[in-house]
Amino acid sequence: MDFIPAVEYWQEEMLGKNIVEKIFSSHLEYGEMKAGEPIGLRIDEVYTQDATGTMTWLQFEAMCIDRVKVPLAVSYIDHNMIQSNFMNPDDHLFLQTAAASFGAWFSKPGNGICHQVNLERFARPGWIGLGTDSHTPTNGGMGMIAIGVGGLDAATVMAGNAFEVKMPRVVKVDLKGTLKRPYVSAMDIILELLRRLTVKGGVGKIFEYGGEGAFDLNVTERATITNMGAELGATTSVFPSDDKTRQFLKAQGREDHWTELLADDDASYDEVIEIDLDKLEPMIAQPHSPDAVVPIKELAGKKVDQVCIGSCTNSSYQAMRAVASVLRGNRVADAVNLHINPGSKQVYEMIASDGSLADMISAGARMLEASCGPCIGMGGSPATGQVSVRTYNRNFKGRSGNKEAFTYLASPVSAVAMAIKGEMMDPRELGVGIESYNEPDVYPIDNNLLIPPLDDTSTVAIIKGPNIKDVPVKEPVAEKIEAEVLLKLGDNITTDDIMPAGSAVLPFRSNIPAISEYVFFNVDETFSKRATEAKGKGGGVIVGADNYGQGSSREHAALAPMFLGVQAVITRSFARIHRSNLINFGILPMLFEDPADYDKVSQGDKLVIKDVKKNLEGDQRYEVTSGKQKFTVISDLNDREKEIITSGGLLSFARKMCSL
Ligand code: MIC
Ligand code: SF4
Repeated sequence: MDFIPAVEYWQEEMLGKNIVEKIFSSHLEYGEMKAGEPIGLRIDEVYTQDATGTMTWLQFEAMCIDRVKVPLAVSYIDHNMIQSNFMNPDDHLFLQTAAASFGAWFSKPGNGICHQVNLERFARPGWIGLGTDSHTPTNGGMGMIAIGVGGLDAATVMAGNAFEVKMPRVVKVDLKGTLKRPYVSAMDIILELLRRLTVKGGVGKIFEYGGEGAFDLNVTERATITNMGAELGATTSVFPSDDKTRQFLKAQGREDHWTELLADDDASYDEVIEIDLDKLEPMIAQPHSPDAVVPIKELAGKKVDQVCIGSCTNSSYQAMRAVASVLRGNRVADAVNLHINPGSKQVYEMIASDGSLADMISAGARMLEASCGPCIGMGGSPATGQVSVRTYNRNFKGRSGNKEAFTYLASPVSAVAMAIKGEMMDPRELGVGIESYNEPDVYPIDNNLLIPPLDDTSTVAIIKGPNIKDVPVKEPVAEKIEAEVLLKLGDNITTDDIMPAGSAVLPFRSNIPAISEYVFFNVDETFSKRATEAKGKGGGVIVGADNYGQGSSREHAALAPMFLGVQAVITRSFARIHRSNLINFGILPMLFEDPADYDKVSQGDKLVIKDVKKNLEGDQRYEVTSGKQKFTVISDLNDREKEIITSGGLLSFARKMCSL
């Protein structure tokens, strides 16, 4: 009798599971759910946004598949909204016709920011979704595992493959007590976590929220927290699905999508963090990092020039209502410019019909479209030397469109208080009542800007205007790399440092030769020119320190350097999405075996790495010589990643499928 395995099986069944384990085990295609091990997951939904979507859909097209093979695919337009010439509208048209041709939903410009709309219309508890945007974890507020990925990874999954990720460690965030609303808000919870853990504190981890304070938050408050969990470098964040989730789905006309999802009482976690909400204060992140957090009262009195309220972090109806109630009968300070971007058409419509919009306009707010707007430098840049307080999630230098400005991050209630006062202040000092808020029983549902997939796509033609260029493909990796160190950088280099955003650069997202001219532009304006010169002589290498490539999922931060001939990036550690993007475009992500060897390299050095392919197949240790210096780097790739690198990137790898 096979008694022992039966007991083991029984024990495993009886062991309590956390929410992550429950969702992962119901989607596991292969692998073992042990922290650090590669696992393959079945994906329920993939969504794209326009700034990353053009590449994603071009890559999907290159894979020779007629129709997406995931149950749900959605293409949103929300980033590149300014239509000052042919470029952004060309992208929109391409995306609309690509969605029609490949069986995806299409969310028209004006419908809202992808994460907010997805939460309203599509997210479901217990699902696993991917999005080509690092703030996809917003949907974790719904009890969904939602992960940000590069476009090529998304295209590969839409082509019918499992999504591979290293099993993250699961951290429980135990929220003790309850949030002291309305002056202390969900944004303050995530800012406090960033203060404690920093922008690298979440690498390789999923944050699962629990405790009294978690159950007290409603879905949109939860979504603020899971959204900005991206700034911790986390794989994702998730809340339980409970009665609050059911209420939200019911109000959105989707109660049938609800399912309860709670951690078992005896669930175990790799780590537990406690935050006492009774003691939490209004917080603010200072320039130029989301983790440079202090209580606002420490900065009281500092002059504020611009306030921006909205973005995928804080643009729900709840956030807008609170802001409007502060503005009602008040006026924006003379020296302040207040911009407000509601998160979706639904939110916009609601504030228009309940009078909140009139309160905002009358107080002096400048109303923007339901889109990303100033968050991505698509308009709304502050003036030189100015202080901008934003309810957004990132305040990296230059992201606002002006690298000589100073961006702070705070909650909507804190930000609107500062807009009225014209200086930094703890909103508890406001002296103005803030309306207490109850979730609406019914949200107005009108899907007129959401176009469903077609059953028959045979007559659809994909339209590619002059802004749409082919995706460049890399040569397979060479046996010997002999390349110049083009740039040596420090810790926490962001993808905004590598590939800036802003209204001047973003329209080139579908034109790699053109966008390549801006690589590292805000760090060193000569980079692109130097890289192009080095390209003919063996190419370049970039040297970084810890957490290289943090921030957004934009694959252009790998694709454009690849186009400029970058062969390898050598660092002490990488951010997850950027590391995958490098591999996908055939650039070797390498780590100093001895972190102290970072000091042996200088900009301008010529590095020689021999036997690249041999070592890639072997122990993945490579000797690097640079003049008289020698040191070792390692590549730590799994079998699939090795195959991608040797093929010259995932696209070449995937294209092989076309010829089969
Ligand atoms: C961002 O917030 O940086 C973006 C723009 O939404 C990016 C995606 C992009 O670069 O297009 C993200 O967060 O992934
Ligand atoms: Fe858009 Fe900003 Fe959210 Fe990125 S972080 S999706 S740019 S609103």
